[in-house]
Amino acid sequence: MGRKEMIAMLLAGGEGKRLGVLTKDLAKPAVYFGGKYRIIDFTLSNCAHSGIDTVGVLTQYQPLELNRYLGIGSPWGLDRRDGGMTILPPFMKQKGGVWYKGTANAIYQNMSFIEPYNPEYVLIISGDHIYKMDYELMLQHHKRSGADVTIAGIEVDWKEASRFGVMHIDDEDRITAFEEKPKNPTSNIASMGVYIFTWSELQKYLIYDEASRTSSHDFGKDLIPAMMRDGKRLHSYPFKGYWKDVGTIESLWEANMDLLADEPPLELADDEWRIYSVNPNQPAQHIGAHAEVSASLITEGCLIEGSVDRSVLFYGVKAGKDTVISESVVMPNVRIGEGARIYRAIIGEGAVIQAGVTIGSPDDNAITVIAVDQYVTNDHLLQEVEHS
Ligand code: ADQ
Ligand code: ADP
Repeated sequence: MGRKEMIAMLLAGGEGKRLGVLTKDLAKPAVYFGGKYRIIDFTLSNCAHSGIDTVGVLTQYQPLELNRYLGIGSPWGLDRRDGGMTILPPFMKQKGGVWYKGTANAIYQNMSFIEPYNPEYVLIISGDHIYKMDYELMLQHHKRSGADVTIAGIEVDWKEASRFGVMHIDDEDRITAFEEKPKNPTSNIASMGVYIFTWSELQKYLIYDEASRTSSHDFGKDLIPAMMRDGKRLHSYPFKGYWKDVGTIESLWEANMDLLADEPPLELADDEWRIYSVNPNQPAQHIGAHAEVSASLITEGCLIEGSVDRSVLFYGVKAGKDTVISESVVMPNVRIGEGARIYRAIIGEGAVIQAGVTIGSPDDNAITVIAVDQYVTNDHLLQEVEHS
């Protein structure tokens, strides 16, 4: 096995419970995004463009569809013998199977995957962020500063800051304070959960963290604070582009809506940085004679006979006559019966919306979520639709 300067470990096992019925049977990284993609495509495409050819994908929660989707990693150039993509589920040891306790424990349990590559650096990334980022530039920053760990940081809205790890940095990008999800944040520079560790340091801290009885074995809660306490060199890599943690219904909906602007903050029609994905081979979308479509993404296999405004439709969506779809995200193969109206909703894959049903309201800001494969009639709506 060839030596690698840097390999990536991609955390893809979180439960994603804040996405509710969308992740009941599906790992969050496999959730659909942007008409043609799954969330994890963004991180894997970043790896491809950053010259990273060895990626361990740590799975855990509802991995079946995610595994099937990832296959042998071909769309991301990871179907190779020297490195490539390796799926790393929690495995059985002699004393029985052990679930990954937290993110640091998940990496700890896979140290034997990393060791044979004898890397200088290890990149830790996560499968639930939408962004385009060159990890090679971050690695250069890490080498220049001589840090033990570099954490990608981005300025977020103050009102969002308590969802993240936040840090204070000095003029040289050195992190002087770090707090994981503080109730009252004193900084709005958020950790993106993207870390480059010098492997020898990470190795030490994984072992040290594992031995601690009080640790929850999480990077943000335990391992990073431990390094701070020990006076290690923690640096921040200031990221300026678009980045969104799509862990909540609101953020998932917003990030989809962001794509509909005339000049989207995240450009997907970018030849220099394509987002690779696996798509079905479906016929071209058909826009019917009386259809009206504006400010929307419509994907192959769609058949539209009604009106669609400010919405993202994944492949194979069929919307009958006199339907209204507004400010909504409609996942693959949804059927929408004649005259049905959908406002500000996320409709799960394969759902069927019966003719005449109204979901959401043009005057209501709440986002309605319809579960995967749900059959929605007017009677069912009141009981089964989950409001976020
Ligand atoms: P969180 O968003 O809370 O905070 P966390 O729950 O630690 O992230 O999960 C990080 C990633 O690991 C996710 O992709 C998740 O799916 C995955 N994951 C979680 N548990 C796992 C497990 N046991 N096995 C495998 N994968 C697992 C983190 C940092 C914050 C930072 C935000 C940025 O702790 O400091 O601000 O990310 O989103
Ligand atoms: P959310 O915060 O939306 O629930 P995350 O992906 O951040 O989603 O994961 C939430 C928590 O669930 C994480 O702390 C993770 O350790 C935990 N978790 C992940 N997989 C499992 C599992 N299979 N069983 C129990 N807890 C899990």
